[in-house]
Amino acid sequence: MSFLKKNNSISITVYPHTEIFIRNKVKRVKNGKISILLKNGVYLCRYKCPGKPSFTRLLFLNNLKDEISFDYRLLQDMSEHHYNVKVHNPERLPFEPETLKIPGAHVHLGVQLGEGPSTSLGSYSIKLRSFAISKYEVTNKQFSTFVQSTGYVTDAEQSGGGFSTDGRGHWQWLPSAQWRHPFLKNRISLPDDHPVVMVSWDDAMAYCKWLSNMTNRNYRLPKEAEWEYAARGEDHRLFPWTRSFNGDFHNYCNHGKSHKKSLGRGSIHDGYLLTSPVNAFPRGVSPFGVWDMLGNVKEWMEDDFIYYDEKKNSQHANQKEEQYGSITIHGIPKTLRGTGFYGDPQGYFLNAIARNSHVHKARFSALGFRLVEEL
Ligand SMILES: [Ca+2]
Ligand SMILES: [Ca+2]
Repeated sequence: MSFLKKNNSISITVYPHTEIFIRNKVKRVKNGKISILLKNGVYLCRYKCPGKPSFTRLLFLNNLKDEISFDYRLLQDMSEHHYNVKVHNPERLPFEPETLKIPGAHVHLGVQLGEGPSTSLGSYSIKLRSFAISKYEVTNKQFSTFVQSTGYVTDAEQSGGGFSTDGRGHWQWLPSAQWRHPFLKNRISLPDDHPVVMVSWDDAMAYCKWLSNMTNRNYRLPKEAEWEYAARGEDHRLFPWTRSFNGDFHNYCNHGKSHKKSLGRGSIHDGYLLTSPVNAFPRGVSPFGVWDMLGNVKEWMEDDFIYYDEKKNSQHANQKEEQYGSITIHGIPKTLRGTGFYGDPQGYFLNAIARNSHVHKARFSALGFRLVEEL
């Protein structure tokens, strides 16, 4: 087998009677040669040939000027070396985040007086349709596939960096910060299985839009009602795992005020100064099996940030500005949920009801996202 990539087309030479599946395109080849026109992007190709082993590989098309050819064996070796792809569900692409279905329900959300910060006060009922939410925060690996496929440049890369931390309570604006190396005093790329950070709300939305186009599914950021229900379950628990704090169940602050006092049974030393792998805390999953709803990274919601009373009237947030030293960022305040690795258990925000905001162009080294798939 050989196959050539040139501009937006792929030309494939195969054994006779091979079937090739590329997204929704299925080609049955009788005599060995076909040409398929495709838009730029990442494609999952499945090859089936009588008498030969079937295999599935990713194909990147990005207006390559030079022809690239592979033989069957080289294609297998390269894919295994670079991508280490396992297709658990043949309906889901290898780079597509795993999701969990949350059944629709009439839910009661929010809190009463005394349970959280003033921005979180109030309660409301809402009817949620069934949806699927990503089991983990979106990872560096998943985001890098998007960047590799599209050449996307994040807001931090375009507009002078972002607000960064060393994990020891020191924060400052770092002009060189971006998702590949977001932390102070650390330009080493983050591991693939850690959540992507230093991405703005716009960057997260661009990822969702790309993924939707790639998969013919409808991905977007979670609405905060969806997120809260997925985190708290039907019994309105304050933490995803139970009603009481447990320091062993999530990645939160190793420093600051919480360093001197621990709450609940757990240690304040969770093993991670900065981000952690998205599957590091199995005991912290929500009733629906969603990981890291508290801790690791704080997460962007789709919603504008307004008080619950204003939500009832479907109001929108007004433009505001945020100041980071000499840097000013303008934007619409968007809701954030689930405090990240810097979350202090002595503060108000380390629970599943607290909410706060940053403007949509803001980016932090502790701020990432997960996504929802509309069903
Ligand atoms: Ca930690
Ligand atoms: Ca989180």
